[in-house]
Amino acid sequence: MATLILHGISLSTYVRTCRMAFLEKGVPYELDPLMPQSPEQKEKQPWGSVPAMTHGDVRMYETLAICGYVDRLFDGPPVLPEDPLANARCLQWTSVFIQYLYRPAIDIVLQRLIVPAQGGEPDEALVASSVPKSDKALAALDGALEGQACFAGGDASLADYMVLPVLHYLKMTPEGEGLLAPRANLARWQAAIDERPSAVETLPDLG
Ligand SMILES: N[C@@H](CCC(=O)N[C@@H](CS)C(=O)NCC(=O)O)C(=O)O
Repeated sequence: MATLILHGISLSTYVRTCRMAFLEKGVPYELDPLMPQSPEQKEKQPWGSVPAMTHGDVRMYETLAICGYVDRLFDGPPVLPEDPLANARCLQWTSVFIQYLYRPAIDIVLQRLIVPAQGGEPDEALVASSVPKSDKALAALDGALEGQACFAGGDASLADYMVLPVLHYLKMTPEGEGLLAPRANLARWQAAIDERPSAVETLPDLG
């Protein structure tokens, strides 16, 4: 079968989500570490964002679609659960993550970790407005984990591989530390998911 190629730098949270899904599934892949907004990436993804995927004649972008394609095409443990309720829960929390957590959490991460490292001044108004938005999404995600190991139930699924990479960075900021401190379910969940080989193998190398 054709080689599965994932285009995008390993520091990207969505690239890490795909890599975790591929590893959990046991699917071999090649990482082509293209930078967002590079001419090569813009040729694969109209907005220049990462990741994109090539598999033989199939070219695809959007993390959810890439993971769904690989999940259906290859044998191995399901990334999207087969049980109807577990599948719906996986999609529910993936959707909550994409719609309500990713942007505000990443804005905190960018303003606190990336902008200063590049010699810039953080946008304090953006950080301030992102904190309550992140908090609301984290409260929902924390509640989803009440009494269960993972977002879709007992087994890890795409929702877990979506949320983990962003929480990893968020926890490195003072605001993220404060936001996550009262979230006991997320703390327990993160400690467990962090130990999975797919998480260890894809841990971002910040140099
Ligand atoms: N909807 C896209 C979002 C991808 C995305 O936002 N990627 C981020 C990195 S985690 C990115 O490339 N940001 C920089 C940019 O878009 O220029 C997906 O699901 O793949």
